[in-house]
Amino acid sequence: MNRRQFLQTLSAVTATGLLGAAKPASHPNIIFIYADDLGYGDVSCYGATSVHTPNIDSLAAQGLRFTDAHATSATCTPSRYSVMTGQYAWRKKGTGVLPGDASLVIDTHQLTLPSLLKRAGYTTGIVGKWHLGLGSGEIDWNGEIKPGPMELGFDYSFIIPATPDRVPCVFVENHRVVNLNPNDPIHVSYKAPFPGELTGKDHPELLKMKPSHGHNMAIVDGVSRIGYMEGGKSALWVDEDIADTLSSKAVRFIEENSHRPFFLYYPAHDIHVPRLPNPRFAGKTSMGPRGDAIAELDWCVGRILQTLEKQGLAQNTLLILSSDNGPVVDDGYHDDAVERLGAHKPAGIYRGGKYSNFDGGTRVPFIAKWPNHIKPGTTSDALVDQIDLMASFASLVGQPLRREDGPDSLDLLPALIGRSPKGRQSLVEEAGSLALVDDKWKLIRGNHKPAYDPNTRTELGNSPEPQLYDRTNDPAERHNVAATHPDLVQRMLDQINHIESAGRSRP
Ligand code: NG6
Ligand code: CA
Repeated sequence: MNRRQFLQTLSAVTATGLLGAAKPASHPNIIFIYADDLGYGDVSCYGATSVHTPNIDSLAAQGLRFTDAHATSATCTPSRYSVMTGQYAWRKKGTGVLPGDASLVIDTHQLTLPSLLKRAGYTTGIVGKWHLGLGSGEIDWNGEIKPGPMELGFDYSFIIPATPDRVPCVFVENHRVVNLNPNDPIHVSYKAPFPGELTGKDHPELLKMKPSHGHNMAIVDGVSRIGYMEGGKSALWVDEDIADTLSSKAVRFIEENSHRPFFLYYPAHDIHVPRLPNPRFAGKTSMGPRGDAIAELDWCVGRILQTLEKQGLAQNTLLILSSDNGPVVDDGYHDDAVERLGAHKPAGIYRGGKYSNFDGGTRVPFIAKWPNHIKPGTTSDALVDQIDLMASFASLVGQPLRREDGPDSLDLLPALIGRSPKGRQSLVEEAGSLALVDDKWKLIRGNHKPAYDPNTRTELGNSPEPQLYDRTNDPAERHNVAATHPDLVQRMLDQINHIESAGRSRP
């Protein structure tokens, strides 16, 4: 056997999993659509009536809709960190909501969702909002921006670096700012305005959408943001076109990879603030820009579905849609969301929302569609968490995990594809404090943070004493029964402490 033949045999052995994979591999395309701030009650297949989401509903009609699925956190960065790493974000310092000039928070040696799938032979792409930091010190936005998604296993990357309301307001494709004119370099600061920079604070007359709290710094596209920036005029995005740009990039990625297994991570910018959907969605709902942004998100989902159909890929694609945290109505701009909410309940029956320890913070829509594998029109009340995507996908594609990989990720593949009604027994949720869900009980650990945020009008669920809720009889968390169950409270507090100190929770 010559060297080439030997290498071919070796790779065949590895590919068939004889070197350690537990199950025969199956390699459907995988798409994870990750909405931003979309609440449990924000889409029609979860009960919304003030907005219609026919494309998202079609996923549910053709797939499996979960009723007890969670983001690991009630804000963006930690939820995304957990999806990418399979590790609870609270184990790692510096995973709170990040500014736009933060360094990459994921260690490039760690196994990530894209590097796992790349190892299994997938071509991997991210199109959308990143918000996990970039670079490893001060970022030069005019040079090669790395490490970032590509150093974590993505073959292709087209991202909003942080959030739509944080500077810099530019797209980064692979390692470079898109459409940057080198004669007009970008500078970013989260400390002070640049000389001559006009800010939202001093020039509200320049704004097309005014902040309700915060968001009074750099003015880009008539909207004041968080952070300051100068330069890069030709590279600045137009908010109303972001959905068109991102969905076009996603379509192109699917088309270009239609002949090989691919993984597309599509973290949409909708429905995060500033909510400026394209004018063709204006008035699609009675709820103003927040509702119209949901319609825009749904349209993007439709574009992806149509592309799969057109490419003949729909049957062989596992598509999952979820959201990074619960809903918020006023997240810092006067965009009529409060005034025009009407009877709409963004978190459904659940209490709280984004930022909250109550279930409105983390219980989110979660739908999986995979024709011929997942039964159409089904629902599951299995307890699942987005952190489980890593171990579940590893199982799907026949890749073994080392002990240190995805330490909090559980293989829930049977639940995710509807073969089993059984999900997790327990999970830890992160907001102002940690909370433990264990079967029918939920315990929110005590802390001394405010119980209510008047700016976002959110019940944060913080209180000095631990709170205990009965999830079966009181899903809306109205009756704290800690006082009548002291032993259970203690046992659950011990359990959280144990999960914390063990450094891992996968057996
Ligand atoms: C908050 C912002 C909010 C949003 C959030 C992050 C203010 C006053 N509020 O600090 O608008 O950007 O951070 O949202 O600045 S997340 O979905 O990315 O976690
Ligand atoms: Ca979010």
